[in-house]
Amino acid sequence: MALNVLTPWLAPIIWDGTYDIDILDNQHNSTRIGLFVFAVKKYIRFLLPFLESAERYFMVGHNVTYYVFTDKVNEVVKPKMADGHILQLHDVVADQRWQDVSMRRMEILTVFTKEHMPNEIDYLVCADVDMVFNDHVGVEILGDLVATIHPAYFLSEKGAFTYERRPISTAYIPHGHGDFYYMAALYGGKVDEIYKLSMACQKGIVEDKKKNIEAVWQEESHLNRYLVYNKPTKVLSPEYLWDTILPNGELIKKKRFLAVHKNHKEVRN
Ligand code: 2GW
Ligand code: MN
Repeated sequence: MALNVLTPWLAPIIWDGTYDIDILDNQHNSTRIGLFVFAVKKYIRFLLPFLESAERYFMVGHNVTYYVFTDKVNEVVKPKMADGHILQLHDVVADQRWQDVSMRRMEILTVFTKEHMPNEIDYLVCADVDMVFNDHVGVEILGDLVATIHPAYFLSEKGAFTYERRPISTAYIPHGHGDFYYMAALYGGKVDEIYKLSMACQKGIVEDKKKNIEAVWQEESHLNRYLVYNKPTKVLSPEYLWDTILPNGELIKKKRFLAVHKNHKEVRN
């Protein structure tokens, strides 16, 4: 199913060989692209390798603005950047609980996609920082609403997806619903689409908090819920999110965006 090149609603699933990059690069010669990333507390250590690898592989030759959110603006080491690339550093509070750090991204997205980004960029890409670009990631990933298949679930039956299954949560997805399990480490779209997405997810997170519950995979659960009922216009194959510890890597020819292996105990404390 996920090795297909079209979703059941006929959105393209992007694999190497499904697009002509020269045509797309031309179409996007004046497109402005944002890359949104959080690096708070110990995750600041992932920022420079992330940005340096982005300079090498992400939207090369296009207008890129990095939106970096950190609690240590003064400690950020800036990468060498191509002409036309901009680095914006923004201060953000460091939440105590890691679940809140991760979910805080949705709240910040609601503010920036409404107030700042509409005048600055056309498309926004949101990413985890504990990742490195390892091969081409270009304008073929742009679309109105774009999500990436979770690399651990691309061969799984729907029943195995780790959606939120408790009806009391706003992230609830009933059995039988949903098409893919998406990973929140890479998604994007037009700025107004990410505004709508982040508003919906943030609202769900707040409502759950009022009831003293938290979705099983935090904002990833809310993202999945949103995408069941608001179908992405483009889906990225696991080429765009991979982890070398996973099985079935031989099926993935290009490993474009790789998880960095971390000492969980050490970085999460
Ligand atoms: C600290 C302790 C435990 C977990 C995360 C953090 C932490 C995360 C942090 O101290 N500082 C920080 O900046 N973050 C940001 O949140 C950073 O951008 C990081 O990449 C992102 C998500 O946390 P991460 O990468 O540790 O989570 P994963 O790799 O297990 O990711 C999936 O599940 C998460 C939900 O729990 C998110 O949905 C994420 O988008 C998924 O890829
Ligand atoms: Mn991560």
